[in-house]
Amino acid sequence: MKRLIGGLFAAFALLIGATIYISFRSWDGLVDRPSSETAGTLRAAMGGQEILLSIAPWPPPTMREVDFTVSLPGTAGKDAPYVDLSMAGMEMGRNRVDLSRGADGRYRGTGVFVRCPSGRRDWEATVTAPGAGKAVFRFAVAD
Ligand SMILES: [Cu+2]
Repeated sequence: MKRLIGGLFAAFALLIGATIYISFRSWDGLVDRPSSETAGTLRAAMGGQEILLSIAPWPPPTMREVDFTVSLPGTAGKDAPYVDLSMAGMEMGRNRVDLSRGADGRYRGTGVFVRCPSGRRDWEATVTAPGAGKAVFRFAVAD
């Protein structure tokens, strides 16, 4: 009888342990982690030119000012590039981020992702470098 109770107790403890473990793991997946203040850097090629777009925080929140940094390695660049934010197949209004050249040769500006009324989170950032071309970056916003 003592063995049976001991066995039942052990099985019960194992079950509780497993339940806690599973709920902890799924909880971990469900919780919205605070978005990182570090930038997400996306790369593309525009002709032979590499183009880097950094967005911070990453993933970018909506309805909040977000920092955009564009670098065009190896080019002196005369006219500053600019970024247009849009959604594929959906009119979200004109949303252009103007960039200005910093002392380090990178171009920076701030912009705001609008929250999509349909609930979609996929956005496109089209970087236009006057005289050099365009590159389209696709990613998801945080909310
Ligand atoms: Cu939309």
